[in-house]
Amino acid sequence: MSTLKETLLKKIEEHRPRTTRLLKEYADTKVGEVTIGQAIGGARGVRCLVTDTSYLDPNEGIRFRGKTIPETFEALPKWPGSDYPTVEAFWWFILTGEVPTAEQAQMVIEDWKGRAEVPQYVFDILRTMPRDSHPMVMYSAAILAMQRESVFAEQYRAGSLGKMDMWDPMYEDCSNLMAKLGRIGAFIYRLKFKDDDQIDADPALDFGGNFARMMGVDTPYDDVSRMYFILHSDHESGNVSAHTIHLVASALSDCYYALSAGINGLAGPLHGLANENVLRWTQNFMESLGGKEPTQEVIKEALWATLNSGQVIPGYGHAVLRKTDPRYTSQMEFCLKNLPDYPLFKVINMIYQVAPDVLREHGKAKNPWPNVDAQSGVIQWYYGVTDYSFYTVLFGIGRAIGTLANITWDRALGYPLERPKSLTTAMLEEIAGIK
Ligand code: CMX
Repeated sequence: MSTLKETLLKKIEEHRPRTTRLLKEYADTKVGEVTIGQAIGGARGVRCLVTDTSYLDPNEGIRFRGKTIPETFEALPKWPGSDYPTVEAFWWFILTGEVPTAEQAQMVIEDWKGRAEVPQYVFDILRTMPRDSHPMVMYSAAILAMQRESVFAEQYRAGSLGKMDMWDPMYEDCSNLMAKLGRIGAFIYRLKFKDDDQIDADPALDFGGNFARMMGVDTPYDDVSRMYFILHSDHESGNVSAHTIHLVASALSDCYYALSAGINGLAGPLHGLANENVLRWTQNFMESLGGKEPTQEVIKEALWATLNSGQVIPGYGHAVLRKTDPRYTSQMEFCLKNLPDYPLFKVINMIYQVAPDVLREHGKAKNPWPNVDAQSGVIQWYYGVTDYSFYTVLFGIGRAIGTLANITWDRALGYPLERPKSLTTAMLEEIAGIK
């Protein structure tokens, strides 16, 4: 039976001629026109990235390697007794596009165990940071601190790396890093919120099971973790975190530099931090009711108050999506099954009934529907993870899966340094015919 690395190499060798042909024979074929609006407006809709791990359709939402979320959950091998696939099975799938067998998924579980030990200096660094540092600062710093472990950087320094061989140490680095992220996340959580009372991993468990254990949260938090990490793994590579990771890696920076940089982008309130802000908004709103049941009218007023103060409604809107995010729907289905009567879930659902109309009436957002962040915090809260400044770290562990797979492929296909061309405002005015 082939290992993941052997399977990946076969896929890379099959794929390379396709990229070479596109570049050699079709480099001048137009795939779109860039407008002044796109140049100033954050390159919305400009088709200039290639991502094979996932594709985001504005109306349908994300497909991982061609599969919708339900298809992905259905197809991949599950941990015994669990409703959700293991993160390790998903890693095989997102890297190769092939659904692994249970044995192949188990091979990754075993492989990651050998890579999972986090160097002591990472814990020492985290312990010396101010305890009120945001968990995302700690998470990003921990990843960056491990750059000295990079196999890629070492081989590059030694001058022993041919361009077509670069994917191999990248694969090693990404596997090493991926295997450690659950430990790092759980360590930060217990350092900040549980008096540094740490819980060791259990070698008998998979990534999701161990994460729940190290967090100190009982079952079914293992399934919550598997679901959460897979749902947040990949959203093609135009979003801020994935794009940053791809961009930084394009300078042949190793994955420690790249992921740490991407995490800093994920920490922004317009991106991953929205999950923290959704919970803060909702809890503040519930407190303001002083124990009274919310009505749609009261929710509407609170949403308008937020908009009128110039803030965005967190968890709503999207740069690409134009319908309810299927990652929202998937988590809502989980809530309907596991916590249908939970008051916080009921409020989140009531906001869903009201917010799209409010945003339509407000008239600015192109997409009035909820995104992934509107629904994720309530599940964490229900299972006792109520320190919502930690929520974006959970997103960051998940986001690593897709983006590290993507930059392994960037190396395999020899993608060059990313360097779009800038114009000056005066040049745009001249193009526009402005005197
Ligand atoms: N509340 C209020 N206004 C909103 C809004 C929202 N939820 N979503 C968009 N708008 C506003 C924008 O701020 C923008 O206003 P200006 O013209 O004054 O700048 C206008 O509507 C047009 O924006 P858009 O083209 O619809 O959306 P963008 O592609 O510029 O931004 C996003 C997308 C996600 C940043 C935006 O919808 C937003 O700020 N949402 C709230 C924050 C959030 O939930 N982020 C998480 C996204 C998912 C993720 O990455 O994790």
